[in-house]
Amino acid sequence: MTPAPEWMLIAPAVARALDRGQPVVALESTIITHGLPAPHNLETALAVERAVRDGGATPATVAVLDGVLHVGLTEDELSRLAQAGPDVDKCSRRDLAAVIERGGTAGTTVAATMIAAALAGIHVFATGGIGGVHPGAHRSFDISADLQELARTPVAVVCAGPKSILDIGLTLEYLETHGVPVITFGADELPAFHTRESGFPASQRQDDPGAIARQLRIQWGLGLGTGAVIANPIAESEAMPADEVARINAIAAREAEDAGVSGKALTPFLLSRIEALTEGRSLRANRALVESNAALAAKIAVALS
Ligand code: PSU
Ligand code: MN
Repeated sequence: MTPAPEWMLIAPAVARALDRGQPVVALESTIITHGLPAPHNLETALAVERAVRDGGATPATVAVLDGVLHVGLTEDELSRLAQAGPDVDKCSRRDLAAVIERGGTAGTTVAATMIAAALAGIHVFATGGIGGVHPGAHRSFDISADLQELARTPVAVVCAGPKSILDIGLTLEYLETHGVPVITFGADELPAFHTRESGFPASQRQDDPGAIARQLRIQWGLGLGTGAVIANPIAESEAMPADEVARINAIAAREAEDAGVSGKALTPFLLSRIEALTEGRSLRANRALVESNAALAAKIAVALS
């Protein structure tokens, strides 16, 4: 591996695993800084790292701390990020260089985490939900940079499917146009984060993490250069009723519109309103699914290594 620039730091345990060809799973940090409230954010971040380790892989949570892009955080660094509050930025592709230049601290989105993972040589990444096409995007143009990243960066992202705050149909169309495979793990229907049902059939189903790893190796062997979405349905026992999720999403979306929230603030606004409106039920679901995604990502990383 070429030496990292002075503004990038690969944690020793992560560097060691990569040097030895051992499995590593990247984890994002916008879920810590903007996705979940304290103290659930730190608890979840630690539980997710544990799930990766239990699966036999090394976790590498990505974030920008004081102008350094970290790949792999210590428990102290995770805890600092979790308590950081409003001074901490949300950093996607367009923000990365600016945050690093000014010595800032930021959670990295799926897009920014994929960039860091690819730079470090990590191919598998676990999170809760990806960004996508928001309803009304034909007027707002609000399409997450996560989708562009999936189209151009060869990292597999294990998630629980697109959250139903998004226009799932348009998100799938966008991914298809850009040649991004969407693999549903162990189900015939694409899951939608809180629920196992999205109303959309899985464009591809795989039941075996080893087969997913083989498919990824072929995809990258073909020189396709794209990422992949691995959609892992939430456990039945943790899933929320689809009609309740739809009702709450509609309330949150109306509140966002009334408050004039747009741009990078929209996703965090919707997530926090959904948490409040479900009185913590979505938090529990969130934590369960992200742990389950981390475990599946570890299996895929082990099979790839
Ligand atoms: N969806 C979730 N939880 C999250 C996010 C999305 O269910 O925490 C975060 C991820 O970090 C994702 C980002 O990359 O929001 C997308 O933000 P935007 O829509 O502004 O691109
Ligand atoms: Mn957006």
